[in-house]
Amino acid sequence: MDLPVFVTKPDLPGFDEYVSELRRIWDTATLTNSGPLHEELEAALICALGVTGGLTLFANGHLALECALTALELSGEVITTPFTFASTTQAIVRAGLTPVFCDINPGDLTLDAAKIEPLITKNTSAILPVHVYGHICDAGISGIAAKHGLKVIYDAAHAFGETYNGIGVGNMGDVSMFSFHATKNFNTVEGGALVYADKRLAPKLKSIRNFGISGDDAPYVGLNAKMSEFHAAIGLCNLRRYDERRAARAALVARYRERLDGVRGLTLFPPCPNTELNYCYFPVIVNETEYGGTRDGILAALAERNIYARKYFYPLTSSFSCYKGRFEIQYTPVAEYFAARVLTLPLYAELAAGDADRVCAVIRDGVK
Ligand code: T4K
Repeated sequence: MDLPVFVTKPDLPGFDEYVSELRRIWDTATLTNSGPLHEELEAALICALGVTGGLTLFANGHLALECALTALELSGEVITTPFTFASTTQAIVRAGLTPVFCDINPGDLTLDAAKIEPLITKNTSAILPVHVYGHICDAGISGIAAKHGLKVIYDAAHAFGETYNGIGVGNMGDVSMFSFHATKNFNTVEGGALVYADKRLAPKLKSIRNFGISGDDAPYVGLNAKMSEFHAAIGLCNLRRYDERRAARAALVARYRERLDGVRGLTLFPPCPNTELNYCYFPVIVNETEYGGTRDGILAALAERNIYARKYFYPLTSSFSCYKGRFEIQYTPVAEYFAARVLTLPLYAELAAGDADRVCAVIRDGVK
């Protein structure tokens, strides 16, 4: 049987290249707490992401998001999408805030800006949209936020390296969170960053990331969310190969499109306008009536061939049992429809063209 093909495979640097970065760690014996590699990666990412404000590194994307919500001193309700990874909603709840679930656009599965205003109450303090699959959220969200005096925090976990109208996506809103998890298109094994418009947030974020400490005092309630030198070293290596890997992903996406475009009952998402994409995920929607088979049928048929696509994102986070009885759960029919039909196909720089073709053949041949 062929080797398993997973939805993704982490990008690793060359072994020797990583080892030579490790030599620098041995030379200084600085392993963590903002060492030289950490600082170098931070500077490199400010350039790579075209950041006009500030950027702060974190141990992972999730903690970065929690720290952002704490630093902005939000209260009450946060309008967000239920069509996302668990992290987005969990961060809101763990920050002591109440998620208010807004429905999504059928066109790109991001937050539906037209449905935000009716959800705003006197208790709303922020909007937390997700650039899901790297699809950039409606730029109109910032106008709505400005009109109502709300903060905008983007979950940009999927949007590393993207630009919108030629500008790095991290420059949208008040704060954006990027994830550098092993499964992402740029990884530091575990890691993440916040990018923010107001550079004055930097000392506060750095303090919250480091137990809330500043000098002898702890002016904030903080945690430990620091990125180590070993993680920064992987990041420095992976950043050097980012463009090459993006090109490989782009070629695979073109291949998927060529082979899957026009399959009856299968919806592909057209490239987002004005966006330089990163090709991090390849979601498809299976309309069972027209396709003559279900999403779960395709998933199972692929698994029989040792290929593991994923249902990113099913179920909606609003259906999680941990939230039952804690707050009102809004009805989001569009998100429900897509969560029941979405399938994310294998996509990573090293994916063999032949494996992508096998995925397409299973889908084209049809399954019950
Ligand atoms: N917001 C959004 C919208 C997110 O998507 C995420 C993370 C976050 C926030 C939080 O950011 P971080 O705190 O993670 O930085 C995976 C990732 O663990 C998660 O980071 C990611 N989103 C999510 C979409 O995907 P799982 O539970 O699907 O991971 P797992 O372990 O099942 O991995 C998926 C496949 O990847 C495996 O079947 C095999 C392959 N894999 C994975 C790992 C970790 C490997 O081949 N090697 C590996 O080392 O969540």
